[in-house]
Amino acid sequence: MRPAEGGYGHRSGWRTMTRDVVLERAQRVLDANWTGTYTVPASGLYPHQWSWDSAFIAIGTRHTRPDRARAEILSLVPAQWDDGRIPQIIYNPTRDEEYAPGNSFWRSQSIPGSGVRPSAGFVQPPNHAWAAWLVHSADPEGSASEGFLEAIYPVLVRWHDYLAGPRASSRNPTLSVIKHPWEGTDNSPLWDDALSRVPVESGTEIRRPDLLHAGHGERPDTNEYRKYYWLAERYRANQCRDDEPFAFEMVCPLFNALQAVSELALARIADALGASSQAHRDRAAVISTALDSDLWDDELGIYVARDDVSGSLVRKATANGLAPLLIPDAGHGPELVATLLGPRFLGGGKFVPSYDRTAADFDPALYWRGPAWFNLNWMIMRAMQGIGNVEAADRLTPLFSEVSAQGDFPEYVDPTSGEPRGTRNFSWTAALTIDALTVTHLPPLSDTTNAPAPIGSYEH
Ligand code: 2M8
Repeated sequence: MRPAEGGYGHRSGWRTMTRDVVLERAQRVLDANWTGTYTVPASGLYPHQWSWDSAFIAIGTRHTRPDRARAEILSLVPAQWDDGRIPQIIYNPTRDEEYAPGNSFWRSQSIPGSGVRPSAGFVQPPNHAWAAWLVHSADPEGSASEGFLEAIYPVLVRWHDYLAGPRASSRNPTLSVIKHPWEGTDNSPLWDDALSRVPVESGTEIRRPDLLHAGHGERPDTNEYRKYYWLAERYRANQCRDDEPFAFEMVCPLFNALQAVSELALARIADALGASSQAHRDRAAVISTALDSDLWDDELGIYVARDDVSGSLVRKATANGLAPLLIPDAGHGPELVATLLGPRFLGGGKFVPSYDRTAADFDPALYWRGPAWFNLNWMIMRAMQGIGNVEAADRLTPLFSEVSAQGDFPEYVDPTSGEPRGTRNFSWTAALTIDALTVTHLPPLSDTTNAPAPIGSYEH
């Protein structure tokens, strides 16, 4: 239900919606989007399973439906390819007409080594091991009785081996590359220069069912889609192999930070299983060091991306570049917090925008080029809590306690007004709202004792 009047953040409805009502409404979204084996990101715009969405969704449902959270993560297993990749999208073939590119584009089942379920060939940021550990920690007894960690650990190890192997950067193999804008933050300004080398043409008819679900100017344009398809066609033509140089290879600070965090989570899982964990901690440490040596931009005070094809750094401040805040004891922590609080991000408005507010091409409504996304704000909120910066974390909590439910759990919001954008009833928004309103912080990945306190009440 949409509030009737007033500016976002200032209407009386904000103050009267209790924590219980927010939680109930969030759960309703997740129940409606649950298919029986996984949760779709949004029932209209995104009718299949997306891999990093499922991980964020499980982080929320672990508090309310821990068995479903485990099933959500385990449902990725049959889709894993022989090379270890966990694909970006796992298709429901009965809904192929509703989203493009669909299974009829990828035809993964004719690609040797693809998974049992039809899928896209690309991947998404590796938040899965982190999610699996959090899911386990929320209900260790249920997890143990189902053998959850035993089942998921080898799958996640093979996934990370894929990232560290075929997806290793040719310039510094410690870091991994993304091969397409769809591998996370689709139209981020970080990819613009690399995409300027890609022709505005494709052999595929561009269908835009997405435009039915989002407002004008809230999604990439058709020419951008032509480039996305051109790249996807080429990756598909090589049967999604990674053995040849590709036209688009970017080192993304968000992707690599999540890989490091997930390696730390794999270490915790290995410890719990009595397996050797040191290799995971070592990998996390080398990724963290490589982020500092390769992607830190001292002048901007943030981690940036590298174009692995040209070798040049993309000197733009995005929320992707704040993600290394999640790595415990990451280098440049204090400078990064200063950037977060400065004019490019929180200094200029309420919530963390996906892109530098001071940039000439910042757009508060356009997808990953300005709006505040709930997953990025949740990660930054959790990182601030992790380092004890309660003040910075508290600035983001209204996004979850007020803005998400008031906007009908939107895909993203205006980072200043909180006005909803994109599609509604979006699963990871609902799930991360549940998580943010249920525990005060996440258990530190490096410590076994400090369990998070439950949140008692939210009075506004
Ligand atoms: C968005 O991306 C899809 C392609 O994967 C799209 O634009 O159609 C992104 O926000 C992505 O990060 C997300 O996983 C996906 C599903 O929610 O939607």
